[in-house]
Amino acid sequence: MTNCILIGAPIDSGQRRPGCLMGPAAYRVAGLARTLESLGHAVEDRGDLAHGALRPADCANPAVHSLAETVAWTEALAEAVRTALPAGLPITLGGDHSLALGTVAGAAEHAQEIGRPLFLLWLDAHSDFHTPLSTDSGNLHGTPVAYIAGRSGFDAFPPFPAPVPAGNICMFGIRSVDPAEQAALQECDIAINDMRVLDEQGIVAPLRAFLDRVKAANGMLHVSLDVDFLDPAIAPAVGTTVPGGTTFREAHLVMELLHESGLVTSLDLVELNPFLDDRGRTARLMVDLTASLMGRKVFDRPTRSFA
Ligand code: B3U
Ligand code: MN
Ligand code: MN
Repeated sequence: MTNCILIGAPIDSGQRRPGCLMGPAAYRVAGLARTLESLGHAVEDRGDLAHGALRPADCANPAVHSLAETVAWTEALAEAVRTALPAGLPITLGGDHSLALGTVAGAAEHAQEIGRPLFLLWLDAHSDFHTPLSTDSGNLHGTPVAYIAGRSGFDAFPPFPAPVPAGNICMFGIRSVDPAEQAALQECDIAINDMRVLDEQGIVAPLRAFLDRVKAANGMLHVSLDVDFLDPAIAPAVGTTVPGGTTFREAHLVMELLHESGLVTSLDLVELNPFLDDRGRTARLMVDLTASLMGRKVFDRPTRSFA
């Protein structure tokens, strides 16, 4: 039994298409709390977070927008996740992916306090490895991994508490990387499991290899699940659809392996835009994937242990 702590993060400032701020409400309507309870977990819904007062913030890149708001969200979310972690498993309901600037900062601070290394699993079509200085779109939802990895260019933000070493970061589902991200990723050893890797090797072997490393290091594991990790045919409710995403079966398998590992310590559900949904199917799919991550299975069988 896990104490699941729901944190609503109605953030829209990291991109330009309004609607993600309805995400937390959609997850509640789709029955996230009752689904988790039916699996035997305790659920504490802390409601929707609000950010504090905005302070002037500027950036040398004129494309960047909503900087002050995103900084204020980052501060509020870091605090919310840091204080939730000692009490259970924070599940942050987005909101666009800029929320991970804050959630992972909070997790990193907690990990540092208790002396455990933090690992990051990034499930996304995009690598989100821009800095505020390199982004062409100016959308800060394309920047959290760079912040988490300790890249420079985030002067407007609080310094990242304890940057996550590149070797502790693993991405799956990648199929859209901008040239500036590509160049930066080539300089570091973040594990990038793009669709080519998944097509050639399947999703299980590279995921198990990563989870084995987390386990061996007694790491904490933050999982950040972007709706566009999934193929748009099964998950249309996202502003930045990219064809060729993971299938229903692959996505559930990832979640089941994560459950089996027992390693996940915090989770983000991001980029759901209910305004773009088809009768709630994407919201329901995200709830079902969370259920698989939290132990729902079709059939109980002895599983491979994560030694
Ligand atoms: N890399 C592009 C596109 C993008 C990143 N994250 C999303 N889209 N969701 C950018 O705007 O930074
Ligand atoms: Mn993303
Ligand atoms: Mn994405």
